[in-house]
Amino acid sequence: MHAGMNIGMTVFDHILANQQLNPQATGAFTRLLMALVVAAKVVHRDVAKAGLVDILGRAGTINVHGEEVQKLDHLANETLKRLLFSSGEVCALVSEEEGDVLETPRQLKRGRYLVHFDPLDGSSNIDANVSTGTIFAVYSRQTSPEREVAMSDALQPGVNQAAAGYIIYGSSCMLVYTTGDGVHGFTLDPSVGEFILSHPDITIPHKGYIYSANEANYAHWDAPTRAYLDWIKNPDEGHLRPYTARYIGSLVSDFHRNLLYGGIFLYPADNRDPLKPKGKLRLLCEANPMSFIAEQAGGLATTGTERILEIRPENIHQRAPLIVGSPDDVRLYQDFLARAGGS
Ligand code: FDP
Repeated sequence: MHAGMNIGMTVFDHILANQQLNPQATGAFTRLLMALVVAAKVVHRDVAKAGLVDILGRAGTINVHGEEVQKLDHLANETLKRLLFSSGEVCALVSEEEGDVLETPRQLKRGRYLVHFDPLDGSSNIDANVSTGTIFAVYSRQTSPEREVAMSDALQPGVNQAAAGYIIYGSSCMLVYTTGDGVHGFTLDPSVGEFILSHPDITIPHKGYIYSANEANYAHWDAPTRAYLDWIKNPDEGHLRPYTARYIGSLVSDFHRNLLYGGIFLYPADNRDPLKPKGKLRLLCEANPMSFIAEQAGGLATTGTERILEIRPENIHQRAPLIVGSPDDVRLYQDFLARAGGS
């Protein structure tokens, strides 16, 4: 790189510029976001060299959801814990890979933020070199800083999120985040090791023609959901149907594509699997952050009958049906449910 070359706006500049707009800002939130950015770079490095250092494959343990833990899941989880705890800005963390709320160790400085995260989402795809991602949601604690962190701090509804975002480890590495002031995307420039603003103010198209769902579960969805799927596949040139199907099976990738191109992602309730009466995706570390981002980009996110961000969580690992995407598409799905009397 030539001295003085303009590399564009870095994520650090962007976060700082936002901080300067808020006269009450102390810099704590900025430090927390910067810790997440550093964690993203470390996980990206590990994911990128996985095949080289033989860390691909399973760690041989089962996580709290009864799934096999991949080695990279474990590495990513440890990286996020280490960097977030040492930022001095968190009082607790909730990871998809851990059974309980993790309070900041006594010997470390405590801040007022809680972070929910899925360290490596879509990890069942890792061995096939399919894109994975890290998802995070940031909340301010509601209880007094002198007291222990309460379960109510960890179980806040999604509307309370101070920030949410994801990092996608794909053909390039991207960070997409919102602090409630639009959605902004940054692409990692490996030559300088910085995330550079590449997608300012992302808005999702009002309507899309992509649907993303694991249709192998079709027989186990409720009747209105099946009827909606039949409708979007039923040819009607006037309404540009059928839609086109795109399903990677890696939430961050499926969500990111639909955010840019428009469309609808569905992971509805599954009446067959006793583990999935509310679908598969976790409310706190998957559905809530994606829903906050979707709404900030002009989209909608629902269970079908309830706005995701208004769900009052009852436990840290609860699941929720997630239907998210372009507003016209999500509304139409809701109409199918409403006509059938809800579900
Ligand atoms: P994975 O099991 O590979 O970690 O919630 C995890 C998740 O992937 C999401 O990333 C993805 O959208 C979904 O599960 C895929 O589930 P199905 O295999 O049931 O389609």
